[in-house]
Amino acid sequence: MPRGILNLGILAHVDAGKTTLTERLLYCAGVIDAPGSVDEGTTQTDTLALERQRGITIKSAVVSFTVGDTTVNLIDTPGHPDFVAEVERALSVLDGVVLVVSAVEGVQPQTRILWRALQRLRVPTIFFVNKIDRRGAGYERLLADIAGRLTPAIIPMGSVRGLGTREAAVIPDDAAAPAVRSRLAELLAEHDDAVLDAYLDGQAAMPRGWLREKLAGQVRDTLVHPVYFGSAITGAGVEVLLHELSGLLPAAGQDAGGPVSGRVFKVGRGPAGDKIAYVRMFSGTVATRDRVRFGRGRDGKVTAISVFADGAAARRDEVTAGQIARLSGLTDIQIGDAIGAAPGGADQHYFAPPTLETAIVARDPGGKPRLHAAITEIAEQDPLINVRQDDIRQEIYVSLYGEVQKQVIEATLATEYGVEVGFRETTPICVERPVRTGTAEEILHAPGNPFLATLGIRIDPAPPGAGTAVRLEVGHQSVPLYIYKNMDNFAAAMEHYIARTLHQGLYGWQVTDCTVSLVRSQYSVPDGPPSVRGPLSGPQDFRKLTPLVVMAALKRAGTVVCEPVHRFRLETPADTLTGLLPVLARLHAVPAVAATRDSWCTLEGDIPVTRVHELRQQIPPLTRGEGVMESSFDRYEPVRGPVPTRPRTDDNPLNREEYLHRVLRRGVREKEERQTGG
Ligand SMILES: Nc1nc2c(ncn2[C@@H]2O[C@H](COP(=O)(O)OP(=O)(O)OP(=O)(O)O)[C@@H](O)[C@H]2O)c(=O)[nH]1
Ligand SMILES: [Mg+2]
Repeated sequence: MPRGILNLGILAHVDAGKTTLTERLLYCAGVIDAPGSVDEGTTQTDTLALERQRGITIKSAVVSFTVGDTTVNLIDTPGHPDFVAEVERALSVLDGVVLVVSAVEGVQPQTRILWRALQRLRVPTIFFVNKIDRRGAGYERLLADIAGRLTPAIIPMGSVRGLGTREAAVIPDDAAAPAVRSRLAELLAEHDDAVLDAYLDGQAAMPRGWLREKLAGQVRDTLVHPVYFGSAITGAGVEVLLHELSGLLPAAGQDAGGPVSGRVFKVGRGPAGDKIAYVRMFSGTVATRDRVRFGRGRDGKVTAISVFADGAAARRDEVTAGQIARLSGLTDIQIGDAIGAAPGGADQHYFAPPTLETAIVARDPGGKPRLHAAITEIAEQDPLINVRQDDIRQEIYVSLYGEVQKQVIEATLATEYGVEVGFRETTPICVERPVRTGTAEEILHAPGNPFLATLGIRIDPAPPGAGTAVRLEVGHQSVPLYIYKNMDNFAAAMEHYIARTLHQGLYGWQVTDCTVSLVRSQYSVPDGPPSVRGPLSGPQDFRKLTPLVVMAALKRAGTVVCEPVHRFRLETPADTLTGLLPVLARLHAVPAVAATRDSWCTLEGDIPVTRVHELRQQIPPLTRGEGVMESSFDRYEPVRGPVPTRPRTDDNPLNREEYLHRVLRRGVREKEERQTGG
């Protein structure tokens, strides 16, 4: 029988102790002789020079260990919100998660953001309350915090002695004790009548192993979440967690003979600069020298495979379902690509996109080509960096989550690529929302329509946060199925063309919160019905006509430019308010709620995303270092004052009119060529 595999993510807010816990788990599992330390830069997963200098995790890292008969591949993720894209990639390959919460700081805004993503994805999750050795650590308070702010469906799996001291220890529950069994049964009975019946029948009807199976079942179905306590630094409670992991979280499926299907969640570079793809296989087997397909129609030959097992990635001939491996040889591969058939939960985003961008400039005027090459390579590893080239000013733009990410990009360019850079002003990335319904159509053979297709498009505004949906309101008779084979393919193609067009709206920003409906479609074939008689329509007719009609409809709909707004929460001694309020006003931070308790004050309100960093820096000097500020992206709001437009990029110019004319001219030319040629 093959060994079980568990692909486990460690997630938490920044500094909760993920990397330290990873180190402890590796130590307890016998992989390393002594746990390394984040503060000394000696851990297994924080291996980048920058991570060691700064003491924070920047990139996800994989390590593996064996417990019982299960191989655990552990992915240690960064907790800083600026690096949430790394977490997003990891999420799509996990069987289960340990969500770490600090026993002192409790549930943080970032914990809630992660929790919501885990819920949406239905990833089985257990909690580890870390740092029970630190002064100020809580037990009941933490349980209430998790129950109140994340989920009431939790069950503590032990108690703590010596809380808040270096000697803090975990006392596991005695699973045979009647009180423990009753408490567990009460929770499980909420979703399981068999447990309810057994519970009402009394203890004898609830064998320990049976209850345990029921618990694992409900963890797998994300109905309940066990809570473990411990300290990654002293090791308290970590042994318990280690031995419970594989029993509670579900093992990976291992259909080695099925169709090849995997997902790339990380792209790195080998010692010689060669590309290495980290892939998790969901089904099938890939062997060295196999040619595999990935992404949209790319492919490549795998030249080497190393599979994670027993502590390290070891050279193997093949990787099969359930495993995580490093693949060499796939030069065109990108992070997020599916290998073979796309596994479920494809190209979705679970977190808010980056809301800032900045132009990046090489300090050495001749360094521009090198900068371009380097930043493109960095973006391959992190697609949300989203490099854009500005045609007019010839500048390179990158999207950002925040200042820390900017500093990391700057340092990476300097140390790894030898390119010194500076940045221009950081500006918000806005979106455009359609204001009213707008329709447009282009009719086949009508004057001015150079394409062999009819398209009618209607754009309706949708509620804020709804995103973009595409709807087909045409029947299969009006669709050239000789091109698209079936309606699903046609729908996918249209969705792709429309999404590409909405990338830059009337003011150059991404268009969102609308429904785009295809209300009319026609094509032409030489032998007439079911559609129009004429030269044969091709895919390019639909591909090229779509942006034209969509933009015309968008113009009629009109758009309003909206900017990202953060929500902040600030706890500070009440006597610091007089100094703080003018600064808040200057930064356009509007406190909407204020509560005072025991000479402490809590302010809550909105702040423009570009001001967050400055406010964060102002807090310590203005509050004697006592103020604590949290902030996270909340929503987009219509811009007040002058409407910002986005500089044009080469693939999607700001001046749509001109672009459309260009397409039109090209289309007319092609039509003429076709006519003179035929
Ligand atoms: N007292 C105490 N300190 C801890 C414990 N776990 C971690 N720390 C300390 O907390 C700090 C952050 O630990 P990390 O392991 O880097 O935290 P992290 O969650 O990996 O941080 P990021 O990856 O940057 O999000 C370090 O200084 C650790 O030494 C613990 O159980 N008790
Ligand atoms: Mg870390």
